[in-house]
Amino acid sequence: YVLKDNELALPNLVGTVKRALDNRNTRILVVDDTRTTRKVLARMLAIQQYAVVEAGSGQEALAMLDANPDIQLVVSDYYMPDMDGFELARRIRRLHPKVRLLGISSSTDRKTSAGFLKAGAHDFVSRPFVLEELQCRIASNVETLAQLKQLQDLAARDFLTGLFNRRHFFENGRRLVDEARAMGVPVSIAILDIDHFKRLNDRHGHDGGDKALMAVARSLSASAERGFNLLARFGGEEFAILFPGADLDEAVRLCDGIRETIARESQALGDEALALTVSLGVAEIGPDDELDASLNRADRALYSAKQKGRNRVDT
Ligand code: GH3
Ligand code: MG
Ligand code: MG
Ligand code: MG
Repeated sequence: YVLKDNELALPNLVGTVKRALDNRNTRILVVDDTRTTRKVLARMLAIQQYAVVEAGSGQEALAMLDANPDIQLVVSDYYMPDMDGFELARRIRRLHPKVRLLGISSSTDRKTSAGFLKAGAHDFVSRPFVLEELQCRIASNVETLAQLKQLQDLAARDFLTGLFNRRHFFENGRRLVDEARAMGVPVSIAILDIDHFKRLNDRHGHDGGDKALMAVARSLSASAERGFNLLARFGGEEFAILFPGADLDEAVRLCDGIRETIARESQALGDEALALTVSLGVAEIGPDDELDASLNRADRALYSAKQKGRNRVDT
């Protein structure tokens, strides 16, 4: 069996295009005090479609890392007058622990490679280097970054709905609450629970229940995830939303919109399996309140909404 030309070319082309797109989203900082060396390296990376930025010194590199949080990889020279590559590596590891660093060491001193690794660099090449070796090492570091990102996404999200999970909600919620306080704006929290979900599961099976959960998640993302709001699936058929900037009245108004939208949309599907309503409990997070304590208050408000007949918002 002989492969036709296009059978080979198509997957290759797809692979090449995909790699070019990945590279375009990868910002690399090239640090070298020698302008020509820096330009050659930057050019070589630009040809491979990477988004390249340059710095002529360690100090400049650190300033650029502060100003550009999207820099993912640093390729640094060793000999530089203001700050050598080792010191730069140590500072990057301390100040920007997520950034990967590849050192370029002079082959005349064989200890330089070990020095770079000890200072926290992830990889190195000796100068003069074979272009292909440098390209492969950069590609492998970029791949590791992509895999890390994938794992982080997996750890932060709920598998069924794709929404953030409880863990992500708490990790980021506390930061958002602090930011709102620093800006002197209010912040509120809501818990949402689907009404009579057990009944829906019993009537339509677990698959029907899952479908309903996904429909609710879609609707919530469309209406609750706006602006700086943080939305998560808390587990089961419970969801939480954080509303930075909203006081209690505003949050109640937003939640009532969410409740109404879900009821309307699920009716409009014309599928009895998906027809459902939700109840929400809302609490404003006061200046001295912990996130957990406010969540408990929202939970009690949710219980009260259920008691009063469901398909409503309570505080
Ligand atoms: P209420 O109006 O009082 O909330 O009544 P309810 O029936 O919704 O009561 P409750 O909130 O206690 O029920 C939660 C049910 O959700 C229990 C469980 O069978 C179901 N459930 C939890 N997680 C999942 C899931 O991932 N998929 C499906 N299909 N069902 C789930
Ligand atoms: Mg130099
Ligand atoms: Mg529940
Ligand atoms: Mg329920």
